[in-house]
Amino acid sequence: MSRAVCPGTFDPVHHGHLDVVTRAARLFDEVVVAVGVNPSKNRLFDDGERIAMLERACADLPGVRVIGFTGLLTDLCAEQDAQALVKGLRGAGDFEYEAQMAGMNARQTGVDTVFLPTDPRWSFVASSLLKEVAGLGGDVRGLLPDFVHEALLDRLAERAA
Ligand code: COD
Repeated sequence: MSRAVCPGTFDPVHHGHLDVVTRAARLFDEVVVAVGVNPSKNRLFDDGERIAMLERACADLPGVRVIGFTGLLTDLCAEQDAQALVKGLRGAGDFEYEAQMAGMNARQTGVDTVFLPTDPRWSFVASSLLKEVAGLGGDVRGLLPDFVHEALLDRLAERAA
């Protein structure tokens, strides 16, 4: 059975992430979406919220399950018996950073990284930009699932109150 890990922070999850997970699910028998959890890090959505959002967004994707993880990705891949990591690439900037991590991860345990080019519809989408633009009153609808968009607006309003 082929199995891959799709890791990320997903604060919050958006359509660029979900496109990568969907395509990974066509390439591998099983995909483990691994949400980086670290209670000490300052995220807009806490660990449980981000995991719950991914579970809901991936509920209809066969062969996809969602877990939280801490520590090294290579240890997680070994624990999950995953042969590959799947990462999305938006452009040259992503590639430089991701290629360095792929090299380091391969050196640790031999796990390979598969890069999927972003769908051009989502090439400019990043969680950090969604938070910034929405926080300043801009329209980010359609770039993330509707239920995540609502949660984003609610959380930003709470923080601003
Ligand atoms: N289109 C396509 N792909 C996208 C898009 C988009 N618009 N936006 C993001 N992505 C991809 C990213 O390239 C990434 O592959 C993935 O989606 C997740 O993105 P983020 O931003 O949610 O998550 P990151 O990049 O902050 O995730 C960081 C990790 C958790 C993967 C990283 O911190 C990590 O590896 N931690 C484990 C510790 C470890 O092993 N360190 C050693 C590394 S060598």
